[in-house]
Amino acid sequence: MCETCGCGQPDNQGVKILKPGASDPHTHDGQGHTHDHPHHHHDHPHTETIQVQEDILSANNLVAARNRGYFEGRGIFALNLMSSPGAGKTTLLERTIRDLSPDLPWAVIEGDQQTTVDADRIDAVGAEAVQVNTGTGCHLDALMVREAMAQLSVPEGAVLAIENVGNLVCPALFDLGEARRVVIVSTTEGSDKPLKYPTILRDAHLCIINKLDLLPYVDFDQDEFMTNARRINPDLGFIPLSAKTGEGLEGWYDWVRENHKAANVDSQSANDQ
Ligand SMILES: Nc1nc2c(ncn2[C@@H]2O[C@H](COP(=O)(O)OP(=O)(O)OP(=O)(O)O)[C@@H](O)[C@H]2O)c(=O)[nH]1
Ligand SMILES: [Mg+2]
Repeated sequence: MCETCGCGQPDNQGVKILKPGASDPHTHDGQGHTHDHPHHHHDHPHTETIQVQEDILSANNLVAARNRGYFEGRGIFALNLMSSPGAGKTTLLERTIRDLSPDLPWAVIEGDQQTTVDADRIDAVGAEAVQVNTGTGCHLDALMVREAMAQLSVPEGAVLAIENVGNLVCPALFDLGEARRVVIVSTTEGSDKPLKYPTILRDAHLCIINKLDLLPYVDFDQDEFMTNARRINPDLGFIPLSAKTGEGLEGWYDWVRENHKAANVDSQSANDQ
């Protein structure tokens, strides 16, 4: 977690939760954040930084556990989608929602620093969506998800996709209460990424390799990528696909259906006890 990007803003100061199409009348500086507090970057001993990070993460874990209980109690299958900016999270969600609704009801929490562009895209394909603008923050946290949930009516048994802020680093540290973590990489990003950004893959359940249609034009060695990723997480599953052409999507849809079913079964047995 970085000290300077806004990860540790007290009480998520500067965070906004917006419905699709909403404009933000309070943003005057183009960044949704005004700097009126002094920064003393050079007078904290390193140990203080570590303490603050531990406090932030353990407070987050408590809220995440409550979110998880809420989702499990209602048979909501919550997915945390993480990737670098532009890997294709929203494109994959748009297509998946079009293809799997209405058999599978979907709701989406979108995370970006600014704009409601992604929530608008999801709204346009007919799923309920809410946008979290993190201001200077570079990840979603469990409290943002809880507050976003208050703006959504997610039916029991739905799939809740949480599209994290595009970033391969910080989102990995924050449990949101999801049942499954999905990392999307695209073929334009290079086969060495698992070695450079191992944390994001360590607790992931699935890695989608997107933009297969670009393989003829880029130097991406899929086998090398998977070997590197398995060094970090031997249990990681892979689904190569193209959200643009539709190649490989059936494997992803099967994975969603199976995991959604498992979430419903788990919730049923928990409620029976
Ligand atoms: N060629 C190709 N382009 C794709 C594919 N999937 C997404 N794109 C394009 O990649 C760009 C980024 O896609 P998005 O879906 O907005 O990516 P994102 O991960 O949601 O981006 P952020 O939310 O900004 O992090 C867009 O121009 C998409 O059309 C794909 O499978 N093949
Ligand atoms: Mg997006």
